Amino acid sequence: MTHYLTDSRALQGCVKKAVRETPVFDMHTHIYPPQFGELLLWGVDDLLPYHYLGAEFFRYSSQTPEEFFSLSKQQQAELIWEALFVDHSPVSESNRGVLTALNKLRFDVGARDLNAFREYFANVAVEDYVDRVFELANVEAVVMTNDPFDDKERQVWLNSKASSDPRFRAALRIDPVLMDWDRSASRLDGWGYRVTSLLTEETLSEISRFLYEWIERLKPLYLAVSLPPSFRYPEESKRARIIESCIIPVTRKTGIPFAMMIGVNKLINPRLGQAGDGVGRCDVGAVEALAGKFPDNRFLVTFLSRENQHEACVAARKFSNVMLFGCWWFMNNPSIIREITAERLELLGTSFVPQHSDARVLDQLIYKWSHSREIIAEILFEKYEDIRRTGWLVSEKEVRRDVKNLFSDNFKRFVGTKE
Ligand code: FIX
Ligand code: ZN
Repeated sequence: MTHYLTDSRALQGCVKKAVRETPVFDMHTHIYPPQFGELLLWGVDDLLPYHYLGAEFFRYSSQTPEEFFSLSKQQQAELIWEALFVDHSPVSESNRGVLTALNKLRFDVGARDLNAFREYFANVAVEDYVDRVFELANVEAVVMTNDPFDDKERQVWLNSKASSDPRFRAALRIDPVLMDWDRSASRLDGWGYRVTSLLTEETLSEISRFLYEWIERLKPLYLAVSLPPSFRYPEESKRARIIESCIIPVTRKTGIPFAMMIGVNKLINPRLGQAGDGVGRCDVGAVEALAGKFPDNRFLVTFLSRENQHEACVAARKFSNVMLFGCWWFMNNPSIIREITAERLELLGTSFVPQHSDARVLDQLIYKWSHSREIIAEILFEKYEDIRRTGWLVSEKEVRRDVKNLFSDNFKRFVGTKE
C-alpha cells in the first residue's frame, strides 16, 4: 500500500529529509586524494586564501596582489581573516562558507580564534580528515579535474601513484589543446606526439592518440574544457577543427561525454592570478549546433553567466544529448541557485544535474553542499506543493527517487556508470 503525502508539512519534512540524507555524486571539483600530495588543499590555511576570498580581500586592502601573493599561505590566511571576518562582517557567500564548514566541524566559530582551528588541523591525519569531510558533506564521490598539462599532476599519473580510492573519479581536462593549440603543439611534440601547430591530418591523428592514451590512463568519466564567451560553433578556427576531428570522434568511440563549461574570460585582471577570471554572456547556439550535428555524442554543459541560463534550459529541451549541470562559480550563490533551480525544474522536470561544488579545498565540500541542499530542498518542495494542490500526491519513495536522480543517478546514467 503506497503512502502518499497528503499534508503540506509532512511533504516539506519528507523533502528536507530526503535531500539531507541522499548522498551526492559531486561531478566537478578540483580536489584530489592524499596520494596527489600538495595538489590536495585542506585545512583552514588553505580554506581562507581560496581565490574567491582573495578577490574580496583586495577590495578592502591597500596591499598589492604582488605583495599579498609573496606571503606564506598562513600569512595570507591571517590577513584575510582580519579583513573579511573581523574588520567587516563575513556575509559574502565565500565568507559564510568558511563559517559553515568550521561550524559543521564543531569548532566554536563565535570565539573567532583562528589559532584554535589551526591546532586541530596540525594534529589530524589527512586520510582521517578526508573520511570526516566526505561523511559530513554526505558525498559519495567527487570527480576531479585532471590536467595532463599540469607538470606536478602529470608526474603522479605517469608514475602511477594515482589513487584507487573509488571516492575520487577522474575527468580529463584539455583546455590547452582547444584554447592555445600553438603553444600546446610544442608540448605534445616534446612528449613524443608527431604534431605541428598546423592541423595536418597527421597532427589531428596524433592529437586523437594523445586523447586516447590519457583516457586509457585516467579512465575519466568525461572529457572537459572551459570556454570563453566568444566560443562559437561552427567557426573557422583551430578550436572548431580539433573539436570536430578529434574531440567528437574520440568521445563518441570511448563512450564518454564532452563537458563544456562556457563563459569564462580568463585573467581579465592577471594580477589576481586564479582570482583574476571574469564572466561574459555566451552564444548558446554553439551548443545547439554541436548537439544537433552530433546526435550520438553526449554533452555535459554549464554556463557561467546568469543571462545564459534560460536559453540553456530551452536548448536542453530540444536536445536530450545535452545535460545541464551545476551553478558554476559566480552562479553558486543562494539568490541565483534559487532562481535557476526553479527555472530548470519548470523547464526540464528532474532531467538535469542541479549542482556541483567546484571545491578546490577539501573542506569546502561541507559548506558547498550544506548551502545548496537547503535551497534545492526549498525549491523542490515548492514544486511538489504546486502539484499537491491539483490533487497529485507523491510518496516518500517517489521523493527519494527524484532526489537520487538529481544528486547522482542523472549524472551516472549520462556518463554510463549507473549499474
Ligand atoms: O574552469 C574551472 O574548472 C573553474 O571552475 C575554475 O577555473 C575556477 O577557478 C573555480 O574553481 C571556480 O569555482
Ligand atoms: Zn572548476
